[in-house]
Amino acid sequence: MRPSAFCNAGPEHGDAHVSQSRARSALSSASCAPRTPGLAVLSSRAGRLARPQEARMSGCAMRNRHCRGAPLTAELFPETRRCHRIAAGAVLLGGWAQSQALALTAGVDAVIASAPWRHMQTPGGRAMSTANSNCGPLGWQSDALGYRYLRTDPESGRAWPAMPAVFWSLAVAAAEEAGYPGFAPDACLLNRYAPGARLSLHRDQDERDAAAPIVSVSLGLPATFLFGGARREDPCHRLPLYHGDVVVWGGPTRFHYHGVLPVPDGHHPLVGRFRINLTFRKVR
Ligand SMILES: O=C(O)CCC(=O)C(=O)O
Ligand SMILES: [Mn+2]
Repeated sequence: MRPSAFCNAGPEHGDAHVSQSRARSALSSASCAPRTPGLAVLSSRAGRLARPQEARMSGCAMRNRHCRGAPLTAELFPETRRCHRIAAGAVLLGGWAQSQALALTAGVDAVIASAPWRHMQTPGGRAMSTANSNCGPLGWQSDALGYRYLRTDPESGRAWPAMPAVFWSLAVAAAEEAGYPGFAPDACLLNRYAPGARLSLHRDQDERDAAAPIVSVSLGLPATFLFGGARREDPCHRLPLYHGDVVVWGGPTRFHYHGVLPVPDGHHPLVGRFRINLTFRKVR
């Protein structure tokens, strides 16, 4: 772990792995009250494209001022959004993926050509509001048998498509930037949100490797990300996420609850009427 890691999200770990099974159950607004009502994040969409290298440099310069502070407490200005510590081990890399968005969306198209979007069933038999696909050696699956990772796409019987090189390099670089060097994801779950789609409060805990972080990339329409605590009833940060934002969480927050509020309607010039999320994980 780099001692001087931008945002220093990684080193101060120690919390035990919470081993309750993953549940994307109904979002309860009562159990997820905003810690900071009225929290507003000013969009950094006003023209500054944060290339990874550029973001890295400004992050180093600002890490003590902005990335070691208290949880989100106030308005975040575009500069501070670029690397913001959400909680111990969890950071927002604002705009980190923006300069590669075109290549990322081309990668999404390539994956979807082999493993088309589908609405998986929850173990309880309800269709998820997000459409999903996977790439990489392992793909996350939800159906009547539960949540698990599979080597093959059950719809085609073929291996999941390979992870596009741009996915891999972005995820590895973002993890390192957040204080998790050596991240080697073996799964990328693609989530597609049409307006109104959401992801209920849940924890990512079907992965065997508890040491690796989660790297989560947002493309297209904005959405509100909820980031809570180790217990479902813990209060949540409400974090607006925009095209090109990357959230990384691990260490003490690796198994924290999180979710996405219903995505508001809109149109994004590159992605259209959707939000797409790429979630990178190290499973084995
Ligand atoms: O869409 C997001 O931002 C989060 C996705 C997520 O948490 C998941 O796929 O498990
Ligand atoms: Mn998740």
